[in-house]
Amino acid sequence: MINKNLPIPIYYQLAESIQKQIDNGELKPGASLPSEREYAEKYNISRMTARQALNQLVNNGYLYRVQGKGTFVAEKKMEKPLIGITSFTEDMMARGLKPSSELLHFEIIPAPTQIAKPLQINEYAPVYEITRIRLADAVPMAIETNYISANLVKGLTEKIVNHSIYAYMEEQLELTIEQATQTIESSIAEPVEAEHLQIHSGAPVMRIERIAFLQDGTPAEYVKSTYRADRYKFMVHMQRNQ
Ligand code: 16G
Repeated sequence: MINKNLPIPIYYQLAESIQKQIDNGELKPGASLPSEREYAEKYNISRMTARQALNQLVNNGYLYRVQGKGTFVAEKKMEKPLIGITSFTEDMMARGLKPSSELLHFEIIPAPTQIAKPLQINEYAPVYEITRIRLADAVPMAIETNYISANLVKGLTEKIVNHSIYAYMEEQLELTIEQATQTIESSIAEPVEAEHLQIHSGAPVMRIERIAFLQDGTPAEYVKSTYRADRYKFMVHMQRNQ
């Protein structure tokens, strides 16, 4: 598997071969990997080289380490297409996972400028401020804070937001979300976020902001979310302009 005559670094060859074993299912999520020493002995390479290979796969989210226990295969990242607007609930159900939410905050507040502006409402107009941890099969995936005009989306309750905001809007209020603009930025988890997401403080996350619009162009929600970068990747299909 490792060819020392190739002009390809040995650590890279080892990382590639482990990654292949993960991709073809030979190494399954949760499986424990041989130690650096074992890799070193098996391939007659230095422990440093073995460590470099494992580090690369840890940094890319294929493996994770548990202090004192060793290195394990991580769950596969979810690939989220950036086309089509889905709710978290729909998205998880489509993957055969059980969506759930842990409500951290639910309040009507007077909209400060930075919230009123994207929602195109008057400053201090009432908005729901809702913060939820979003889970898939009980594993935290993201923390999401929604700002929604209380004059537009009437009657939101804690019970509703524990289920699905989009389902309530569409099925109960006949408010259909048609468009959205979204930004995605890389960042690191703050201590409190890390605790909620069950990751290390400083672990990579993606910060996403979305403004979603109704058919008539009215902004329906302004959402700030923090997604675990070890569990998510975004996918977009592109076409070169003619
Ligand atoms: C998704 C949306 C979020 C929306 C939520 C509704 C992204 C980045 N965000 O998480 O804007 O508020 O779904 O989910 O996709 P719900 O209907 O399950 O409450």
